[in-house]
Amino acid sequence: MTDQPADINAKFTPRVFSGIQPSGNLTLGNYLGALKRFAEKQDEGIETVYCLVDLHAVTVWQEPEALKRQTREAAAAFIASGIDPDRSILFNQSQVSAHAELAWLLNCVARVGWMNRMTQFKDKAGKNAEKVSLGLYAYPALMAADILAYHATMVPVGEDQKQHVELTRDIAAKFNHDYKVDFFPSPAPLIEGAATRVMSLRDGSKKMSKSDPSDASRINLTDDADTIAKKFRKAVSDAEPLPESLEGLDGRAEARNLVNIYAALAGITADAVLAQFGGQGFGTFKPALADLAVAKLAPISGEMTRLMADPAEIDRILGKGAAKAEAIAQPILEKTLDIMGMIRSR
Ligand code: AQP
Repeated sequence: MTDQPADINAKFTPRVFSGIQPSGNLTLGNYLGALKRFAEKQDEGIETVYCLVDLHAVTVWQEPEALKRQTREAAAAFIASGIDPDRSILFNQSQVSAHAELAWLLNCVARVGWMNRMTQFKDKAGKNAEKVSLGLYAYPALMAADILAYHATMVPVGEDQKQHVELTRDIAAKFNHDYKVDFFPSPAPLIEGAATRVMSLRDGSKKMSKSDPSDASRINLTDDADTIAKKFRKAVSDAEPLPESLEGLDGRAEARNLVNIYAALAGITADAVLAQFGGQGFGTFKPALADLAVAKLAPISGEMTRLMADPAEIDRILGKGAAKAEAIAQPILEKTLDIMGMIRSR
């Protein structure tokens, strides 16, 4: 693959883009790996564009009425997590048609061999690869369009999305190389903090995911205090006390996960968690973790409930965000079409 010049991003305004699928209840993984960090980026004063990627969500079946409710609920989760629609652009993807149009153009730049290497497709399609939607296969090209439609230079994501951001860089580089331009930046994945990959509470080798059939595997942002406490109490762990240092977590995936969750919620390092709890058993640690999770998540779920009481207001916020997003994305789409040789005469 042709690399972009090292300084390619210097000619672009620093801009953050990221998204979340409104495909169900948002989880603690989505919060720690994405939402919390989205708010931090906004508060650093960088231009931030955040999207509820409903076009991605329909790559697997979504009940139409449920999709609308989930999209509003995800918007409420963004706002309750600290995204201010006056400081960040917050909208749902399908209201800005440039995403789908640019995705088509990038489908024609991306190579089938690149798509075949995407591990998320292999995980999600499993043995069913012949029966899943074509959209699920093309998902990474739509994600590249989401990012490149804003000339975004930074993409905060969880570990699981790193490969897709790297593919976006390859697509941008090939476009620039083939058309002899330096039109698209080379967006950098920002994968930071103690919770870049929050694991299932039932199986430390699996990512915590909103589509996991087991509700006990995840903490939903809408779970009440009792449910959160119960899920942590029942979380798979082991019989050993917590170690004094990180090496003692080797081979203990579930214990490591619970320590990382505590660290991310408390805003401290995993080392600091072990300095506090090393030598103690899960009988002590799990209730402390549950209390911390409830203290951090209760205000968010309370605010989500308040916002969800006025769906029309959420729709208004998304519409306003979409207009702002379109003002950036449409000219970039137009220029892409022009570079590719399409007549623009309206
Ligand atoms: N377990 C996780 N730990 C850390 N970050 C996570 N993210 C998701 N799960 C974890 C991050 O959340 C953002 C939005 O993800 P998404 O909803 O667009 O898609 P996903 O990565 O496929 O998440 P899910 O929960 O597994 O969704 P479903 O089940 O619908 O496929 C991304 O930045 C992601 O890294």
